Amino acid sequence: MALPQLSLLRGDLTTQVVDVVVNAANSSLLGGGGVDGAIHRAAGPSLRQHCRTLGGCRTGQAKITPGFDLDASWIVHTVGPVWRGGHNGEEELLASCYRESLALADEVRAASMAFPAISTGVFRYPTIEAAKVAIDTVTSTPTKVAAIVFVAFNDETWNAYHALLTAR
Ligand code: AR6
Repeated sequence: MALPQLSLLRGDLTTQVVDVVVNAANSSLLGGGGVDGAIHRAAGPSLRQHCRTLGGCRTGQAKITPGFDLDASWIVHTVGPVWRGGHNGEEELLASCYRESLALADEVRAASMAFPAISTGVFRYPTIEAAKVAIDTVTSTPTKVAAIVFVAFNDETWNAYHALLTAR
């Protein structure tokens, strides 16, 4: 299987024109701050109504919904780990978020998807360590998704991904 084409963009996930955008959600799936809040605002109230029927989501897992008012057709909601020093399974849980998100994108036959830097905001995962997990996992997980965009919302995130992607 061909590797997906990876790209890096400085901007807002909610305006990405891709088949799937990934949301860094919390286990309630009912919205919150950060990228989660932005996605719920942009997708409209139908998203929250739909999410109420999903029964939440465990850390490291993912669920999919329609994109509602977004340009994206689908939203994968995944719950990253809260950083608790790095010895509490954080890396494996974060990798699992990326793997499960890719698997759900494959189920809906997505050709393109966009990821935020899961767990690196409110959940405090160190940016460079999280970027390594993101890139390593999407490049080692078999998928039919052809194009993956990492969307950096701030300079620190952009710099971390840029350094790692250009070193590959
Ligand atoms: N587009 C792209 N990236 C964004 C956007 C945006 N519009 N807004 C923020 N980011 P966070 P987490 C970046 O906190 O750490 C929520 O309350 C942000 O700069 O959104 O996984 C949820 O409900 C950072 O780099 O997610 C959960 O309770 C990255 O997205 C909790 O936060 C992730 O930051 C999840 O925390």
